[in-house]
Amino acid sequence: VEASIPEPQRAAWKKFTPKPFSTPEEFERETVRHIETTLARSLYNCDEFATYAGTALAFRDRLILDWNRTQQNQTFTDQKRVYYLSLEFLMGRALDNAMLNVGMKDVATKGLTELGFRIEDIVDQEHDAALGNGGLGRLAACFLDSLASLNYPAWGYGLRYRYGIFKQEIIDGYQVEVPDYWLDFNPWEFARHDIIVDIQFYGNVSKYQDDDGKTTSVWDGGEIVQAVAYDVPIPGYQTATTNNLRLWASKAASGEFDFQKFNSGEYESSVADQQRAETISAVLYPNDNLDRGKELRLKQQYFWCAASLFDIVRRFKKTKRAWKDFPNQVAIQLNDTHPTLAIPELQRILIDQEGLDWDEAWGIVSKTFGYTNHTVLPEALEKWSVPLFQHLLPRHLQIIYDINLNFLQYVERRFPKEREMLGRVSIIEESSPKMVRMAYLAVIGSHKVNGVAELHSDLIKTTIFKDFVRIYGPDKFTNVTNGITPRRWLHQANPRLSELIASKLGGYDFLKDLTLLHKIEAYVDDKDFRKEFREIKYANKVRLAKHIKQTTGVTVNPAALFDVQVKRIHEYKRQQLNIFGVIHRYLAIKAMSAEERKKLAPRVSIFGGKAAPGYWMAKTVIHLINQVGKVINADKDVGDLLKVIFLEDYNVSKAEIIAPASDISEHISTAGTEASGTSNMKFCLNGGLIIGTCDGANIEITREIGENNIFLFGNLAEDVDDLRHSHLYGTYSLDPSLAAVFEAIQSNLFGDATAFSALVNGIVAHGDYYLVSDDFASYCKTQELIDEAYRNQEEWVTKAITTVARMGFFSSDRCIDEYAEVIWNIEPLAPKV
Ligand code: GPW
Repeated sequence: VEASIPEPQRAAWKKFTPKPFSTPEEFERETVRHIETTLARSLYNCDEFATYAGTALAFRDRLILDWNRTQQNQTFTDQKRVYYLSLEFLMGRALDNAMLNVGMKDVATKGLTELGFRIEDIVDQEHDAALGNGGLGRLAACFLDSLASLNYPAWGYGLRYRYGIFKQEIIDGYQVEVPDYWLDFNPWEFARHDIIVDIQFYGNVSKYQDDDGKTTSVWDGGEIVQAVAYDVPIPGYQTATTNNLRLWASKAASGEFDFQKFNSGEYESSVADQQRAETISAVLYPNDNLDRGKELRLKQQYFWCAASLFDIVRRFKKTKRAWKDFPNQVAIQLNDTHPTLAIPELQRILIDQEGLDWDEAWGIVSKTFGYTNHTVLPEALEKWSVPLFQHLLPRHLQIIYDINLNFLQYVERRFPKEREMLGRVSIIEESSPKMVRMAYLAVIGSHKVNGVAELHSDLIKTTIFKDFVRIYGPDKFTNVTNGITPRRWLHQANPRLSELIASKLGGYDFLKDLTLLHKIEAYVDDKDFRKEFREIKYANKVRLAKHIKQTTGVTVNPAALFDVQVKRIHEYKRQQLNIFGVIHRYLAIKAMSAEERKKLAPRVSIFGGKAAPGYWMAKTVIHLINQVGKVINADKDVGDLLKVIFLEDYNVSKAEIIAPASDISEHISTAGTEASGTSNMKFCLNGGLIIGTCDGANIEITREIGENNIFLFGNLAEDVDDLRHSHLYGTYSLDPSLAAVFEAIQSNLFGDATAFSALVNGIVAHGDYYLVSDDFASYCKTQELIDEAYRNQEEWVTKAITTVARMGFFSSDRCIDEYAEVIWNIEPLAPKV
């Protein structure tokens, strides 16, 4: 029985339950109290950071009261919950979001003014929570916002990295990585020192047979590391529902083991053990769409899966329900294959610890999990070497072998004449060393598999999971097109646009039902609305121009066309196509007469994004962009006609400044490579047009907003294989304009050309895998169409307004409702007030 307040005393307790602030004065009292007591600062040494801290603590108090009630309500009603397992949660800042979601930003603004501060400066003090690489991690963060806003009983589970994604500095045009230690002051987490799970690694497995012939496996020896829970409250938008994100930190087990070492005088080595345990959750792997197969990464994955599963199972067991009820109470979503170990781990708990027989256990396991695939890129598909697995997780390897045996026997019965299929679909790849194919394990252990945009979901059915569609039938595979939260990406990032929309729609209901945006299409010809809309875009560009000036020293003209590509640097995303296009434009300008130049719309090409530290080609692209920028920005003859900016350290809070300020953004991946993309949605929602390939969600965006409102170009996914083949086995002919660009590079126009030879050779000599040359002409042609379109500002604004009006589909609320209905089978739970 757990300790709690006995019934007769509860009245006293309730009398003293804290009441949340609701007036500016109450907010000020709470903030000042926190600054003076929690932070031990005073009137005389309270700077902007201390004020941020006090404000955050005041809001945290509010959130946690709602959090307590939400958790209690979920426990009492005991309906089905969803657990979202993700190695990445790219949350960004929390304060502004908390203020807007609880509807107290006005109150805080007033209160802070009275204390002598500007709210923008205070909000700007916060360090981003950057526990993710890019789209996958940000999607998880948008999902948490939607789950809470829609009142779904849901938890996120992740790792509490001490270092998030590195900070990027650009030094002499090169990327330099600096550690992102973000935990000096983090008011948004609650350490739960009482919630600790022992996690085992290494060791041996022995089998025992009991009297009635049943064998039991015992995994012992090895080492134990402890997982400590840290909880982060996730407030929904204008609802009392406040869900939980539980992040696990690793810590050395303090047990006899350590004592023995202390006693035998091995103090130093026992401290070293402790540090080794803590390295498990020390750092986020900085790779996006790339699997490097490192042992510590596998340790992270198991550590987090095992702790989360223990927690979920413990919560279920408290309800005293029968095991067969587990899938009716618990849905677990795997964010890519990173948490796939949760599948054999749950099977292990059920058979080794709870004593269920294999089939009963497997029935439960395979009804519980859903798996989301986020990529078809071969280099991103996770595989772990069997010897490494054997060493680190011997019992799990056995279980995977048994899962595989059962599966292959089933396939053999269903397709007796297709024995060659067995090798293709086996979880174990017969290479040397043998490898465990995590995506196959995820498919086999889940009841639904989904892709993240229509094209992508179709592609996985015809490529990486083709055989599995035949084995399980097509219904196991489905699509849930990604979405973004309109709270952060419209209301928070672009308050003036949000306000303009609200003024026409009679309130902010569209932030809860984004399809209501379609009503602003009625204002597309309204003069005042158009004027206001343009002014807002211009003001957002002025703000970005200021940021560019402050961070790069370059002055850009806010009236120029802002052309933005911000995302992780990756060959398949083709920042190289963009920068080659910029060089092409530069050469063209240099060759133009004064008359011709007059007709050209001035442009600012803005790049931003991090390269994985070991990804040399991506780093070369960053270097080239910076070198090109250096030359062009210093060319007085070109002046405002063209500027090239590389924004350092692109992250969530910078995205909030950039997305509202673009005229055109680039989503130009080789067709068939970008699973969805989500920044395309952010730009469109903020009235930016896009140039893109027929890839990922661009296709559905086109369907929603209309072909006239998007600039599409390039080869189609269905033609990519043939083109690649023809590069390698036919006669390769380089696009002539691209050849001119390469000549300019080779003439050392942008510094020593040898620095860029790998980049150029990848195209001219090594098969141009990403089809840069094939798409170059149509890319440049489309950029000219954009110049032309931008010259007609009236039409441009019409396109921009129409685009915003038609973006309703891309809310992560729609997306989460689809998951809830089609995959999780969960219902919202109205908050108790
Ligand atoms: F390789 N994505 C990502 F599939 O940001 F795991 N990081 C990753 O490591 C992977 C995918 C992985 C992205 C996709 O590239 C992007 O197209 C998609 O919009 C996003 O995940 C969310 O689904």
